[in-house]
Amino acid sequence: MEESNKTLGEFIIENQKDFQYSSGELSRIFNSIRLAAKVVSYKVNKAGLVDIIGSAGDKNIQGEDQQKLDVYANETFIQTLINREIVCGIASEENDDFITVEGSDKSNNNKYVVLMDPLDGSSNIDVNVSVGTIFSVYRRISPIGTPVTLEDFLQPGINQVAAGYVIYGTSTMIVYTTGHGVNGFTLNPAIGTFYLSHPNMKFPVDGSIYSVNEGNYVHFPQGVKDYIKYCQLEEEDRPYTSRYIGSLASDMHRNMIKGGIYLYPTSSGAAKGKLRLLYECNPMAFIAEQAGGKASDGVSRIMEILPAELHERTPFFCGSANMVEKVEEFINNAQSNNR
Ligand code: P6P
Repeated sequence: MEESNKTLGEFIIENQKDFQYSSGELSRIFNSIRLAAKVVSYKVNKAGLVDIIGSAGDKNIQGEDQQKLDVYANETFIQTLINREIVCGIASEENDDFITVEGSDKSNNNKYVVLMDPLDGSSNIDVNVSVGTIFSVYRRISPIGTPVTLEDFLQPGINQVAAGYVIYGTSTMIVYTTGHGVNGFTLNPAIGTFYLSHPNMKFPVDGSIYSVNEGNYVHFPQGVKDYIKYCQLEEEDRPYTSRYIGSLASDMHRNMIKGGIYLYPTSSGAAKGKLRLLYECNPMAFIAEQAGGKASDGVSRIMEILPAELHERTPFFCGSANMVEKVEEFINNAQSNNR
């Protein structure tokens, strides 16, 4: 990790020009995300000591038990974004519908929408394993001055103007892109400042780590089964290493640093895949491609999918370019041979 004394705030100001049409808007969006990340980091790191672990007693639209930290993180990110007067709407994996943000002057003049998974991997909270926040930023497509519409959120991933993730792990990190490469910042909790620790992150073009829940193997499409067996063969540069944390941001981060692929295929329990296109796959795909990697649904580019609904799911294969192309090859071969 390259030492740096450049803070996230200084980096944003230096690169403000990268944020198209911006008049300081990138700073305000990232300032709210940065603040919320620090607040959630504090709570996540204290979770074992205060009564915040465990279920909030509700279920989210996915039918998943809402952990108290899920609810806390969701409310924290939503409120800090609203307070910064920069977004006209917010969509969260934890909320059934999108949130309209008119602004304190009720003008609906804000230009951006933010989509997020506020606490991804929250089932890991009770067992003290890393969790993350994943976010996407788009310019609205509906007219300024009118309330945000569903179409503002149902944009293909190629329209993203920024995307990133926070990892609440051995250290708290923010990794993001605005379409000009990927940079990682590590929080110094003693002073509450994020410092540039991973400049210009790049996915190695190849890798030897595959991340998949092999418990679902028997239900995977044949092409995915064939690829997993390929990873396990004793030949050439294999067998690969299997590493699966159950937290997308953590698996993605490790694979980007070391080289690897993350796979969440369809299975009997997830006919369209489990991961959400808007809150998990598109932001991770933007980051992956900006770092020289790839992100696919097994057949086509994730970021070209035109979303039909807010909580749409998709199969997801993301990581080192050669590894994603290899799994696509196996899927194509199996489909061509009707296997
Ligand atoms: P499974 C967390 O719920 C998540 O969305 C990802 O962060 C993680 O990789 C995956 O689901 C884990 O799902 O079915 O393997 O437990």
